[in-house]
Amino acid sequence: MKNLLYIMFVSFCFLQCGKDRVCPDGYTGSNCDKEVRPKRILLDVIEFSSWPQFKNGGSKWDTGTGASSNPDLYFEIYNGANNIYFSQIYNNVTFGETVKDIPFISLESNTLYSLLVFDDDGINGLELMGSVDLPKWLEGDDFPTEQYFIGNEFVVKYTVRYEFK
Ligand SMILES: [Ca+2]
Ligand SMILES: [Ca+2]
Repeated sequence: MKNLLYIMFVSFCFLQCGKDRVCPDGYTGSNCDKEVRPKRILLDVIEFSSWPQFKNGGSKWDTGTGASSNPDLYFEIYNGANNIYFSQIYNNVTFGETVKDIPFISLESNTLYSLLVFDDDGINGLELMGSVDLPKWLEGDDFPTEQYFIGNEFVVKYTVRYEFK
């Protein structure tokens, strides 16, 4: 009788126990070791620690002398042709300082975005300094809360969170 109860318990568990397993957010599978694609990446902070110091040709971004010849950093995020984020303008940034922006926006994980960086020339418009990749989710990387873009001239750090529902 004891054995029968044991067999019944084991069979019941075989059918039911696995189903009750609750994996942490972002993981699935019987061992909770398979990553789930997040629905959204929450982009909290963007930090620029490097950008093109000079224009193509080697001149400074702005005329004038001293700090005013430094670029007035400004950026926008696009989803296709739609502008989904405008930053504030960071005036006369010194090369080597870190510019920290807090967009606090949500990006769909299956959508391509572009981030364009400008020198804002006020009434004379915008001068494109370049574009950088936004953070993405890559399967196998788990879910890093810090991501980096490191290009020829740009170095950007993103602080992100992931949403699964
Ligand atoms: Ca300029
Ligand atoms: Ca300037």
